Amino acid sequence: MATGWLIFIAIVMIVVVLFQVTRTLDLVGQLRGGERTTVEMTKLHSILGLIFMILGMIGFFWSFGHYEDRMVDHHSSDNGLMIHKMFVVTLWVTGIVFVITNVLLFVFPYLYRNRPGNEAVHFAHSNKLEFIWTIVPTIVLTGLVVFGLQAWTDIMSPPEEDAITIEVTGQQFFWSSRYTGPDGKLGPRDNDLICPENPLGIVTREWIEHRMVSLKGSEKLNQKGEIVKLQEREKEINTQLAIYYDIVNNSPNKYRVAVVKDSVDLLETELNKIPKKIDIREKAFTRITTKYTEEYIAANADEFTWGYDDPMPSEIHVPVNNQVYVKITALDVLHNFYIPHMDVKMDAVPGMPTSFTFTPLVTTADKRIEMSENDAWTVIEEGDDMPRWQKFNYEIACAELCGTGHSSMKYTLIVDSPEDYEKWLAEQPSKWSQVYASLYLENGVSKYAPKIAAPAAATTDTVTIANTDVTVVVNKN
Ligand SMILES: [Cu+2]
Repeated sequence: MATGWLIFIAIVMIVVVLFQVTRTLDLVGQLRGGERTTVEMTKLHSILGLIFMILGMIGFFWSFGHYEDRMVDHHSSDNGLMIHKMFVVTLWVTGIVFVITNVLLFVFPYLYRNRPGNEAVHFAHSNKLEFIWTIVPTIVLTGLVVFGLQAWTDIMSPPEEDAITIEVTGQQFFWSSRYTGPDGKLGPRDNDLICPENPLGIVTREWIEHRMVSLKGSEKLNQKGEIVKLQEREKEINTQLAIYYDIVNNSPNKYRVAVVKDSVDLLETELNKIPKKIDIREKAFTRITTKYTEEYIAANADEFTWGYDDPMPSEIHVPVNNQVYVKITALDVLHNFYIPHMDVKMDAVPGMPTSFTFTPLVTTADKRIEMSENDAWTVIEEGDDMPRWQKFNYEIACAELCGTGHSSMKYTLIVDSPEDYEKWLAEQPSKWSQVYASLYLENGVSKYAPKIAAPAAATTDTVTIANTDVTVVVNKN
């Protein structure tokens, strides 16, 4: 770091010295009052320009080679291969133009500088020139755009038949993923059904009932419901505030008053938010009861069963060489689902599902071996016992600044061999099987869901849920 600063300061000093030298020469020239000095100055300037160009070009090409092994490579997915080809073509085209224009920019001022007897040619218009500099860029850019459109269509086209569907949801500040389960279908979602036990708002008959109970309560289950709890809290705060107001107005102890005033502020802030919180829940309850009528449920009975078997694993696994179809959404603000090594990146927008497809071509295990030959990955970092490459994982990042925890919004992609993937998938319990025991259901769990309620690995025929009298029949198939 220190060396970098020293070099920087040295360069600045050299520039300042050169500037001062030329200024002095200029002033001396003016004192002498000669045409000759202007000619000399112009020559000096054009030579300095040439030196600047040569040093700049050397730096340009050097940095290319120097940083190459720190760049993300682009052969881990089909999109990567395609986009990398596009990148290389674009780089060649723009690189050639860059070199030609910069050489001309600095060589011409030298060749055609101000000299006695060297007169500039003036022409106002040249059809030939206009033609060339319009047509050539048009053709080149059209080619690049067509190339890009092809790639875009490829990435955005509907998934192939054997593609694996994964749904990812971004929220402040983490990703969650959901797989289809054995039925191959993702259960529908409804934001009104979102609660701690059902973080994505998956729609099944039980979740509808559970949400209604958790909002409005149930006598039978001895549950109060969020709305009543908020109303109680409102009363509690008002009682407490009355006591505090009395202290603020009547206490002679000003230190005590100051402390109490802080508490009053906090309570008033909380109190002011309660009516809106109640309103949101009342409206959600109304929407739920209006939407999920008996007729509606009967008409969509099929869809309501899709959600039972959906696992929500803590990292994403995919099999190598198999197309993956990613459905992307968000619950709060804009996020962006980005897998740098797979060259895929897509906004996650609340209320507007997006998607892309990609086919991973290199397993995580093979990638680690590949990384072991990269100098930047063979180092052992401080406090680590193994080189970086051994811990390499395809990383998923949020690429949309979404709040204070944005930088921690990481997720992991593991590319498995097909066998490993199948094995992993079979071990993933459905989200339902992990949470159904905590549902509020007036008639117990449940005539709709029992067959897939427990993890696939279950070995008993019936599962009795602790502390309840509910028994679930498990289908061993
Ligand atoms: Cu984010």
